[in-house]
Amino acid sequence: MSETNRKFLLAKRPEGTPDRDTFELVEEDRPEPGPGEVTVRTLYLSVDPYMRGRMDAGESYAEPWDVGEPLQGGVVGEVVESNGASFEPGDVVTGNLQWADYATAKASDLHPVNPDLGPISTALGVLGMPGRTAYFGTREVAEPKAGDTFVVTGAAGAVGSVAGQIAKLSGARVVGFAGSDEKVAFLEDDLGFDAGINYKQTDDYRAALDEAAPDGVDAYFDNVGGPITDAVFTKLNVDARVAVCGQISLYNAEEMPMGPRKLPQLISTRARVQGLLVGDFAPRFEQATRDLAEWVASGEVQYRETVTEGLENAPDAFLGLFEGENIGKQLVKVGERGE
Ligand code: NAP
Ligand code: FER
Repeated sequence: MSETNRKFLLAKRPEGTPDRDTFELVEEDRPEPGPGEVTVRTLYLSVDPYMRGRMDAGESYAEPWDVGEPLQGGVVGEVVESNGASFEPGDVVTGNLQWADYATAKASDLHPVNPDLGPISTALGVLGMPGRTAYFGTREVAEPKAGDTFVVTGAAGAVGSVAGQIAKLSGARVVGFAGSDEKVAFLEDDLGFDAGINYKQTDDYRAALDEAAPDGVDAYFDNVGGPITDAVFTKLNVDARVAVCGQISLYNAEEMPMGPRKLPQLISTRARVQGLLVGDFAPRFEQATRDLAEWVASGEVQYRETVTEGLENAPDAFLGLFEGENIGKQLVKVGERGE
């Protein structure tokens, strides 16, 4: 077992779009667990759009990282050493750890991964934070009903792909925006969406919606924001629900672009626009994971993962989120079990 540890630090705050210089890889000795702690060897690391917000000094819903500080993220790993903690070497756990080969953690900050529910990587995707975001954002905020038209942006991503399938389960017509023909084929052929729109093939999102959502939009799950959202707003029906989950098209913006103002549409439709934070639903996570695992086992919910090999490539995996390089959940494979 390696005695050195590689980890990524925030090298500097990005201005606009981050690049490789945002990250610094350093080496140190493998960390020793303190009393009541374990050392976890990273198997999979999750890279997520929200991490962009933590790179800025300003307030967001998550604490900013300091320059020179290790980057953190969702990890699935194997306990390799326990110093009186309630986990044993060999246990597979998940938690918010570092972009590193190894990290120490208190047992109370870790959760066991149940391998009976699915491959262990799914604890970071369809059975983890993104899956739960899709679950609560769809069922509790966007609330699609049978016969409704449900639109989702970022539709081929970790959250969007699951949200669209959950909306399908409620009997809605489901339309997804995604950034390539391959992704549109994935939505329509593999996930059972009624229509996919490749937003990189047209500027006229409104015309694309006139065709794909001829009866207007009753529920909108927004992961992206910007001009696509402006177009969807013009199609909202009376009593529509909008779940504002993410606004990735704005995360690298140095100044907030001024867009069309579509709020008059909310007056005539009495539509409801509501932000969501997955953490607010923490008391109900177990039920969500159980339902999602059941749907995955029955094939009612399909999932995809894009796996980048090697911790050293984690920055590229993260940067690729903003280029649409992933289909489904973007992961980094850092180690093998039992190495
Ligand atoms: P993801 O969708 O798997 O990956 C990001 C995707 O966004 C990319 O694959 C890309 O796909 C699309 N994208 C990137 N830049 C874009 C742009 N300028 N315009 C349109 N699409 C763009 O990521 P995820 O983890 O599932 O997260 C999706 C969204 O949910 C993010 O906005 C994230 O911040 C948010 N989120 C919110 C919560 C919450 O609690 N509120 C929790 C989890 C995630 P294309 O090829 O389609 O461009
Ligand atoms: C995201 C992932 C998580 C995000 C928000 C969260 C807006 C919020 C998590 C929580 O604190 O509940 O990509 O984007």
